[in-house]
Amino acid sequence: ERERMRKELQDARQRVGGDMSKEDHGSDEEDGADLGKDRTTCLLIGNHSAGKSSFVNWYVGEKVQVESVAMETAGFCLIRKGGKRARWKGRQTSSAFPWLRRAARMEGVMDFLSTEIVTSTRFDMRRIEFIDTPGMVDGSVRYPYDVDGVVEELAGHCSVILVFLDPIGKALVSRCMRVVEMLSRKHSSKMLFVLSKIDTMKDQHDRTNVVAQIAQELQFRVKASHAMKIHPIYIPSKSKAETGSLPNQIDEIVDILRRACDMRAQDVMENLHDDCKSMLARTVAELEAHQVCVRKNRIANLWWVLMSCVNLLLLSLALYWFALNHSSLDPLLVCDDQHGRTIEWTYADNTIEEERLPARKNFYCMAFKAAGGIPFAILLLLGTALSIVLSLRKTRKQQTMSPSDVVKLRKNRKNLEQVTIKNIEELRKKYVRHTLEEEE
Ligand SMILES: Nc1nc2c(ncn2[C@@H]2O[C@H](COP(=O)(O)OP(=O)(O)OP(=O)(O)O)[C@@H](O)[C@H]2O)c(=O)[nH]1
Ligand SMILES: [Mg+2]
Repeated sequence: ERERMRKELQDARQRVGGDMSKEDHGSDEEDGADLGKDRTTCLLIGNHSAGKSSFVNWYVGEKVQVESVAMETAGFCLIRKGGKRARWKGRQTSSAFPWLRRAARMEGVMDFLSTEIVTSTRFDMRRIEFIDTPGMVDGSVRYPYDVDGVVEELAGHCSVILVFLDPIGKALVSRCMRVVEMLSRKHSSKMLFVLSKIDTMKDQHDRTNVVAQIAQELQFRVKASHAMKIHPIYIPSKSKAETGSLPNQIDEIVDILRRACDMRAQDVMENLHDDCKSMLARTVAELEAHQVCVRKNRIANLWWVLMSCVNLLLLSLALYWFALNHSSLDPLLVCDDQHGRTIEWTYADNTIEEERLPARKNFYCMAFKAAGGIPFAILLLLGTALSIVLSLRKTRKQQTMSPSDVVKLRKNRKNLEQVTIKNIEELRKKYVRHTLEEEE
């Protein structure tokens, strides 16, 4: 039961992104600063040159990722706000973010994993983090690791998956579509489709055609329960020509990401609250079960004293029986004065006097006489058997927790009741205050 509780606690922590138990970390080298999962994660996937890195750079407001028409992004890069600008390699990244460790452990991935710490506070950079991924291409380009596998693994930890589809003939790269299809099986509600670089397609008719074609392909691949929308966007600074009336939904994407951050914050608080409540309920149940066992054990102790007395009595009776039989005396003769033993006194003048020994007046003899010889022996035997059965049943002890475990559990309960649940309430109020009062 305790093991199950520990597992549940671990799952709960994973859900809210806290640290996991050491067993899950795998090795000591990963014992670094554990930053937990404190941000809303947005995974960017799509074709090569679809504008993923450019979008991140635009959002952050700094040139974090290299962007060019060549295949630039070869690995997975986490971009998040920190205290100062820094770049972390794979090992440091995996050490700092437990939720990335499974992906980092996949063959060949470590060297292609990195983190860019930026200082930007643009848009929701305080609450969001991006994962830029290598662009997908058809043909002979091979990565030294399983890109699709890593994408699948990371998708499970993300709140939003931005799928970049660019219109210049590559939108329907079949590799990308395969990954989209695979992700949509589990994560269709997180997926957001972006038709990027639409400034490169000035003709309204072309745009409509491309959107229709992509929508048709997606409809076929993605089994989404909700209506699928494709957001046409372009990075304003990238457009060389006059964009005029071009529809750009990039602000809508920013808004969707903001909403995802809000949802996640509320979900985390909700989950935290629910998990605390269920942990508290389980802790209380465990302590109550322990108390019941302690009470049962006390009764078992009383039974032990009682049965010890009974067993002692039966044992002494049996011993007495044995002693009498062993000395070849008929027990009835010893106990009963009617048949009491007679001793003969021979005097010097050869006169013989008989003396009858007095009857034994003890409990044994009384019981013995009352029940008769053989029935008494049978009763003794049955009594002994009953006493053994009773002793075995009634003196059985329940397993209880060790005193240190009880102390720990009580401390946990107190902590949950008086600290954690109150903290969550406080966090909720703080969140509401921030939302209502602050501009950003
Ligand atoms: N005109 C225009 N060009 C863009 C836009 N976004 C990106 N680009 C250009 O497209 C090229 C590829 O952009 P990247 O951001 O590197 O694309 P990517 O998806 O990260 O590519 P990989 O890392 O290779 O997968 C770069 O030359 C960008 O300048 C846009 O909205 N409009
Ligand atoms: Mg890139």
